[in-house]
Formats: sequence, structure tokens, C-alpha cells
Amino acid sequence: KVDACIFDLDGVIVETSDAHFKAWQRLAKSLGISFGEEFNEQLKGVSRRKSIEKILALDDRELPEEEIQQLMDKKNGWYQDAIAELTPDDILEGVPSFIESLQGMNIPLGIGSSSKNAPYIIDYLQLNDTFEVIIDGTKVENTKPDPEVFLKGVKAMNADPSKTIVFEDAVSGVEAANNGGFMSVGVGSEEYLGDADLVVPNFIGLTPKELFEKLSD
Ligand code: B16
Ligand code: MG
Repeated sequence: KVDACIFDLDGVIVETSDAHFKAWQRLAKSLGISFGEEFNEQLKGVSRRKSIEKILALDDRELPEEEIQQLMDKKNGWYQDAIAELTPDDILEGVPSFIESLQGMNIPLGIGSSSKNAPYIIDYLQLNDTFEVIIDGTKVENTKPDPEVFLKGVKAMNADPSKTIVFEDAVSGVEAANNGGFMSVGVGSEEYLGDADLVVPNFIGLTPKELFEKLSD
């Protein structure tokens, strides 16, 4: 039986991953560091701070704290400009009907995101009333793959991790779900998300019933 569902935000509900990627790439380029899509998979789901550390480590670069803060602010400025354009039409295809079906089954829904920008994104997408519990990057100390964000979510929903499904597009997020004892569903490519209990390409045409059956196989 499924008690609750927790959705990651970036890359699951809305395609903001590309805006993160472009902003980090632009920042890295300004430092003379370059990286591609494969490395970017490591930036998904981890905090802003962890991301800049990973980028600097690509070139064994060490910078003073003040400069690191400035770089994070710069990236976040570009990213915020990009997300300011979001509207409810940007919710990924298949997500609204999947969510409506879960609501019809009275299954509580939560968001578990590493992003400190999650509250803005949820506002732009007009999803404030859809999720009972929203845990974002402003509410946790440890970034994914630490399960803190999801554990805080189930606690607030009075649910049990083993009966809660986590939907994630990031390697670090699937790991976080597995580390917390949740059922994990990877949304995206099997190539990166193979550690999930189940991988789906997206939510198009997917019903909760079909998903629950596949998970219990
Ligand atoms: P911010 P999620 C994560 O959100 C993103 O996947 C990751 O790329 C980003 O670095 C992180 O949020 C922090 O975001 O800079 O906005 O605080 O996928 O956990 O919803
Ligand atoms: Mg994500």
C-alpha cells in the first residue's frame, strides 16, 4: 500500500534543470573551466554550495570564501532571471493528470527539493495548494544524497518511508530516497538512474495504478 508520494521539483515537475545547467556552464566558462552534460548529472539534486565545489574541483581550484559567495550569487541571479518566465504551462506533460489521479485516491503529496528557489518556482507554477508538505533547500542542512529532505517530508505527512514513493530525476536524489528507505522512482534515463526501484521516462500516459503494480512486481 502507498501512504504518500514525494516529488522532487527541478527535473520532475518542471524542466528547470536546463536553466541550472546553462547558468553553471556560463559561470564555469567565466573561470576558464568547461564541462558537459555527463558531469552535469552530478550537479543535479545537490545544493548550490556543493555544485560550485564540484565545479572548482574539476580544475583543482581553491578560491577564498568571499569569492565563492560572489560566484554563487552570480549564478543564482542568472538562474532567477530564467525561472521568472515560468508559468503553469511549464508543468511537465503528464504531471497534472498523474497528480490529479493521486489526489482522487486521497494520497498525500509532498515536494522534496534541494533548491532554495523552490518557493518561487511553486508560486510561478501555481502549485501552492497542490502539495500538503513542501520541504526545500531552505529547510535542510544536508543535501541529497542525504535523505534529510525526504525524511522531513514523510514526518510532516505522518507517513512511513517504506510506504512512500519518491520521484527523482537526479542520481543524488535516487540515492537519497534509497538511503532513507523509500520506494524510489527515477524519472528520466535508465543510464543514470539504474539504482532506482523503477525508472520511467516521464509521466506521459502513466497512471498511479500502473506504477504501483510495477513497483510491487
Ligand atoms: P538552488 P531539486 C536542485 O533542485 C537542482 O536539481 C540542483 O541542480 C540545484 O543545484 C539545487 O536544487 C539547488 O538549487 O541554487 O536554486 O538553491 O532537483 O532537488 O528540486
Ligand atoms: Mg531534480
